Amino acid sequence: MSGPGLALAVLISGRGSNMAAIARACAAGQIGARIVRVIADRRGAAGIVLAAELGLEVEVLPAGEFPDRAAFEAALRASIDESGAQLVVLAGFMRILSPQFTAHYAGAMLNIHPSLLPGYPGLHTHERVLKAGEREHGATVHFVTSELDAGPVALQARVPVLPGDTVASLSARVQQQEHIIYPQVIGWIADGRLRLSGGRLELDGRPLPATLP
Ligand code: NHR
Ligand code: GAR
Repeated sequence: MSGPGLALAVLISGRGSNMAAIARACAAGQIGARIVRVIADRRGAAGIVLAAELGLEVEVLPAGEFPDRAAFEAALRASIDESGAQLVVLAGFMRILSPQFTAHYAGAMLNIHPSLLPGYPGLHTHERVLKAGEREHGATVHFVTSELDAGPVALQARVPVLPGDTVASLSARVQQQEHIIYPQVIGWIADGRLRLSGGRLELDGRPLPATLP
């Protein structure tokens, strides 16, 4: 698909609510970007139907049906590059990517992770945060590097953990914030405001994370 704005490939494994939030921000002209392809790694991902309803081009690459990870990643890379995407957006994508793959998209691949990184990398973050009795939780948008959930942080949103919270209530509160901060960061990149230089992020020429006044 051609048109103005930063071309995005959005990779999903599940519901696709972040994908939908990004699609809405693009359609509303809030960010200078457009989704050129949605790629799902599982046939059962609910986000596939949602993407089609939103009029987005969807490709399903069922990871389990490839002979090995290298074959899956080769197909994924071919699909992304063929779509003309300039930025790869992991949105609830649940498959760890090889160092070769992340190196190919260095500085051009984002992830949203449901915790305040560097706290709680990996899976089941809401459950672990509740079990630990944390009073604060949140979400992090970061650039993807070979090290899982450890790439440079672009933006975080904090939410309180409230008495009586369950995984469902807490994850809903976190996801509400995800749907705000993910489009925001993509908009910064589309406008050329956010840059990765020498492994460090700069917003409007100033190093991130910005210090609050
Ligand atoms: N790949 C690299 N190299 N670096 C990152 O930072 C990545 C990544 C791939 C995905 C998302 C991530 C998250 O936000 C992400 C970041 C899946 C797992 C996982 O353990 C962990 C982290 C993330 C995504 N996946 C299992 C696996 O063996 C499968 C789990 C499942 O299918 O339920 O790949 O947290
Ligand atoms: C999001 O909350 C995202 O942070 C999380 O999965 C959810 C996907 O929701 N990502 C991970 O857990 C990555 N390991 P969505 O499919 O509705 O966007």
